[in-house]
Amino acid sequence: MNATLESPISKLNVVALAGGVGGAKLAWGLAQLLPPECLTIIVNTADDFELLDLQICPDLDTVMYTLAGLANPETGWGVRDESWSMLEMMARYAGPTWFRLGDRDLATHLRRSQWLRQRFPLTWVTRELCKLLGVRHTLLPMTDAPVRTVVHTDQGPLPFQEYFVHRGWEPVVESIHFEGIDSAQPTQEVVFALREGDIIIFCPSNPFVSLDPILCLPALRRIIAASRAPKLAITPIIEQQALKGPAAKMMRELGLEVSPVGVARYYQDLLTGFVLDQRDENLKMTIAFDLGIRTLVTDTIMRTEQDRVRLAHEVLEFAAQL
Ligand code: FO1
Repeated sequence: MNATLESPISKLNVVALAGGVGGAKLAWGLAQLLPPECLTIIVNTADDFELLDLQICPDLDTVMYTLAGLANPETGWGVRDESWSMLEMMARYAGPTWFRLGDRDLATHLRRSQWLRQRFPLTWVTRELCKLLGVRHTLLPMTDAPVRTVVHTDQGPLPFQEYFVHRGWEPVVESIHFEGIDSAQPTQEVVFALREGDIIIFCPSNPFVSLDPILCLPALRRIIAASRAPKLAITPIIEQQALKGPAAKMMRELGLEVSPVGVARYYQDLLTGFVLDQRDENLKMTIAFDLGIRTLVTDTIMRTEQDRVRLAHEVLEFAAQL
C-alpha cells in the first residue's frame, strides 16, 4: 500500500503505546503514513513468558510481524502461511501444545532466546530481529527487565498466558499484578522517545494488561503526564464490547463501567484527546464535558488495510488540533 500524509504532521515524532492485535493494526496504519524516523512503538512485554526454555514475547512479535507484512491474517498473532510440524511432534512427546508455536514463528523464539542467553538486551534483540525482517520503524520493548503479568482470579493467581490462552480468559478477574515492575526500569530509548514525542498515542489495546504495564513502569506515567504533547487514546471498547479479547469482560469483573467512557475515565489524568467509535456517538458529550477530554468520533473498526490507514490518518489530524 502506498499512502503519504500531505501535512506537516508527517515530520513530527509520533510515539505509540501498543499491546496485541489492535495496537499492531493501528501501528501498521501509522507506519504507512510516517517515515521510519518519525514513529516509535513502545510495546508491552508483561505478557512475555518462558516455554520450552524459550523466551516468548507475544506482543512484540505481533507488532513486528504486522509491520513486516508477515502476520497471520486469521489470528492477528503468529506468522502467515504457517506450518505446525513441530507442534504435532511435540504432541507425540506429550509436551506443551496449548500455546500454539508454529514452525516459522519458532525460529523467532529460538533466535531471540539464543541472543538473550548471550546477554544481549531485549531492546537490542528486537532491533536486530526487526532489521532482519525489514521493519524500518522503531519498535521498543517497554523494558529490558523481566516483568510478568499475574492475573488474580476466582481460581487463584494465574500467569498471564495461563489465564489468557490455556484457560481462554474464563476465570473471573479479581485484580492484576505486574511482577517485577517496581525494580524494572524503562529503557533509555523508551524514556527518550516519550520525552521527545510530539504526539503520544494510546493504541486500541487492552487498558489493563497491555497498556497498564507500560504506564506502571517507574517514572513513565509521570513522564507522560508531564509531556506537553497531545496525548490521545483510541477506544478498544465499542458498544460495551471488545472487538477482540477480554477487555470488556475484565472491565465488568473489575467493577468498571464497560464503555468508552469507562476507558476514557481510566486514562483521564493522562489524556488530552479520546477517539470513540461512531456507534457510541451518544457518549461524546459525557467524555468531553464530564471528563474534560476532547473527542473524535469515527469508525474505529480496522477490518481492512485501508481502514488502518484511514484511522491512523484521522488520529494524526485530530492530534494536530489538540
Ligand atoms: N493466542 C492464543 O489465543 N492461542 C495461542 O495458541 C497463541 C499462540 C501464540 C504464539 C505466538 C505468539 O506470538 C502469540 C500467540 N498467541 C496465542 C497470542 C498471544 O498470547 C496474545 O494475543 C497476547 O499475549 C495478548 O496480547
